[in-house]
Amino acid sequence: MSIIKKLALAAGVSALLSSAAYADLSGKVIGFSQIGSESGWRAAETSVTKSEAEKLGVDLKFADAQQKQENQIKAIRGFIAQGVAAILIAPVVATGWEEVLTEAKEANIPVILLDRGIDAPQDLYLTSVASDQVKEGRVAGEWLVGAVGDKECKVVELQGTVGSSPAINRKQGFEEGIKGHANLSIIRSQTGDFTRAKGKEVMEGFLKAEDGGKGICAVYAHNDDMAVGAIQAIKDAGLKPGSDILVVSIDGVPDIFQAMVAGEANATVELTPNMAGPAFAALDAYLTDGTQPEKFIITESKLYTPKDDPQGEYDRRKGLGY
Ligand code: GZL
Repeated sequence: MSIIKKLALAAGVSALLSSAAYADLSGKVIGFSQIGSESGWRAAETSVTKSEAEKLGVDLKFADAQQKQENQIKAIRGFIAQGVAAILIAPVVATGWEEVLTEAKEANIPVILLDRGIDAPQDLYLTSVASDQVKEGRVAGEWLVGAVGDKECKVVELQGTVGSSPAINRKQGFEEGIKGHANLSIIRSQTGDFTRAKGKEVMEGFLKAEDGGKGICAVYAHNDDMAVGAIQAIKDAGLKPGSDILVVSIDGVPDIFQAMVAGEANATVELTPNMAGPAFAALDAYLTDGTQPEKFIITESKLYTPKDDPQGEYDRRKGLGY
């Protein structure tokens, strides 16, 4: 056979192989260690993950950790003992994962991180599907810079869960976004643990400490749920959220768009609840022919303000698992 024919044959075979549809995940048992249901976004992430699994015929074993890392570690050990095909983890905090992920690696069970990152050797997980959380904070900060111009603006910050990658990264990003604008300053910053109730409680404390809120120009919340809690606290203090005190946050859940319609919120940076789609695609390729995915699969972050049809955005999201 001529060399030309051999090359054509080889090309044809490789084309055939690469175009082979990945063997599907149907019937595969996959464990999912979820943080909990602390926010509207988290609940949507859970429902979207379950529907993505159902679409693919995956037998998803779901474990809700109620915000506790020890419950996640227990669930992961249970998945390892069960001999699942893979494990999805949304890690509540960034540290303390090496031991249990080493156990998964030794059991040859691929791990995919969803939504949050960890401080651990990258060979302990197949890939991590998450947003660029520093960018989310930076976009929020840059929006506020544009909104206030040269006016002095004292900002209060509602941080996410202490030690979580989004709380660390969104704080860093926001500070980058306002850097160089001396008229903006963060005067108070405290965790509201990503929940509506805690966000309201901490905002009440900020308002009391700042002369009833007269000194506060804006609240930056690491997620919309804490922002919605803060909006209620601002109203209870007799002030107008969205005008007396600007409200900027992250997630893009329906309720923040409802607040925009009411003129009570000013900006949100969207976080997709569908991390599972890219995760399952990467897992499918890996299980089929060992394809190594990118270590970090970054999801989009988009700014929304009241100029972006908040009612339409509210209606659209209501059908997306929220
Ligand atoms: C961020 C994600 C955060 C959401 C919150 O990637 O981990 O956790 O912003 C959720 O709504 O509690």
